[in-house]
Amino acid sequence: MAIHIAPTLLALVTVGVFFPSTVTSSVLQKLAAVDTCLTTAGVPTYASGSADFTQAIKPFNLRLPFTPVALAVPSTVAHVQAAVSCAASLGITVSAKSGGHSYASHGIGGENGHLIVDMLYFNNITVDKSSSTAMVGTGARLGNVATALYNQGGQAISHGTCPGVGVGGLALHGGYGFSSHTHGLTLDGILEATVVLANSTVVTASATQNPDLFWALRGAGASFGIVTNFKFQTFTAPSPNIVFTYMFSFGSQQQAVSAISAIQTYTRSTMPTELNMRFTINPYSTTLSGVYYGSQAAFTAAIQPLLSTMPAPLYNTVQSMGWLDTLTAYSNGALATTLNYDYHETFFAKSLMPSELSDAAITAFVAYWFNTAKSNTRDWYVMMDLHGGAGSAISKVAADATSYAHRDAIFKFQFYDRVDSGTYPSNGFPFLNGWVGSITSAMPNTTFGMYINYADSSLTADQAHTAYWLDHYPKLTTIKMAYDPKKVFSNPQAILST
Ligand code: ABL
Repeated sequence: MAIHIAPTLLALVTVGVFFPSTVTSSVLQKLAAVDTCLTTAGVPTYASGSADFTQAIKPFNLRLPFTPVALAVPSTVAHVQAAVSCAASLGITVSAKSGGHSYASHGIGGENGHLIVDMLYFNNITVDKSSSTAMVGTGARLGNVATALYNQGGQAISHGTCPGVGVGGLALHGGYGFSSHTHGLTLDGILEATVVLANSTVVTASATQNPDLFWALRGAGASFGIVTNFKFQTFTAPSPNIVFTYMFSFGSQQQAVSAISAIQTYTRSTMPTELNMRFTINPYSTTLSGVYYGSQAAFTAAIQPLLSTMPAPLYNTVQSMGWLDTLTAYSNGALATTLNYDYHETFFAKSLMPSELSDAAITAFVAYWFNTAKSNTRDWYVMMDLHGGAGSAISKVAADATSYAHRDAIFKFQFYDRVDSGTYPSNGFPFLNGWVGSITSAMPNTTFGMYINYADSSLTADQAHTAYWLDHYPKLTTIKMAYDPKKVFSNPQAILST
């Protein structure tokens, strides 16, 4: 069970200041005991309150700061085992941090009082070109992963667009990007994972070794252990590729409804596997953008059936690029990141993974966009990724092959609203909840999935379990019972063992 310590108290404890008698001594004993245990075991740590500690726990989402009891910075698997053993013996909950981009700050626990195992030094990337595989440390960030895979033999894996995201969290819960329609999710490329379990043993999870754990890791990994390294199947980095953007303006709600309806029809049955695309709405523009793996002529033929149903674009760019430039086109900056990576936003976000949108849902979504969202001048966006359909490599994987529960989702929606400075406003929550609600209310008999890699901090544990894992949740609890009955690895939305 997690212990909760107010940050201010922790600071007092850290500098040895006298603390009020209302604080239970057991909490403070645990604090001291975990430090002693880690030190005795030789596990490197950042001392509570030190500059390194403060920087390491600074969340990607500044709206959700939490204070751990301790932060381990292991450089060997044995360190990870020892850290887990210390926490488990003291009844302290453990969270692994790979890049620290969890929208609900799950990498720093999602609540106060966890032992954080910061995996930043597990960042080795080694390609074996002869077998098209790569060993990748769980703390490696995506931009560095992509660059190393490419430089070591022109290889690639499928992953998200932001270069600062750590591969561990991304791969263990999904991993969608502009090669997923062609090659699947990041988790679909995992061949093997080296995992430190709650009992502090280290095992391999693969199709043949601990297959139940392997199933659970690929969709709900944070609840089952600390992955130190992945073995990925790689593919030859495609080049040249077509990188494109079409910008639209819809004069009426009806025109927008028709466009989204056409996109859905196209995604379901026409969109070729080689095409990867998203529809993005923000206060200033509406775009279709993505990557096509093939020739310019083949792209023109592939996109034509969709464009012919849409209004003429205001503007478009269609460019041919090599692999790393293709990634950079969507990375909002350089691919390379450093160990002292320091990027943050203040935001609330939600997701939705519908297997289809009814006409009523599309109409309600567009009405909310035109009538409510357009007058909100904050820096919001909605992304509708063309996730599934007949041509999607994600949907071709059997629904129960991994614990990722959204194989049949036609779209992956992300709703995101942020402020450049200051506190996120309280009216932001109803703003995004209302937009998601426009869809869900129009389809009252549907259970909607959501994507845990866009963890929604406003969901209760029960809501999160249903939305993130749908009908895979009961099996996940059974596997949790087998591997981590005492919930050593947890957060407010994690898998429960009972
Ligand atoms: C995602 O999953 C999306 O694929 C990214 O496009 C998205 O990045 C991140 N998550 C958000 O954390 C954002 C950038 O951070 C924004 O700065 C940018 O405005 C937005 O994409 C639209 O391009």
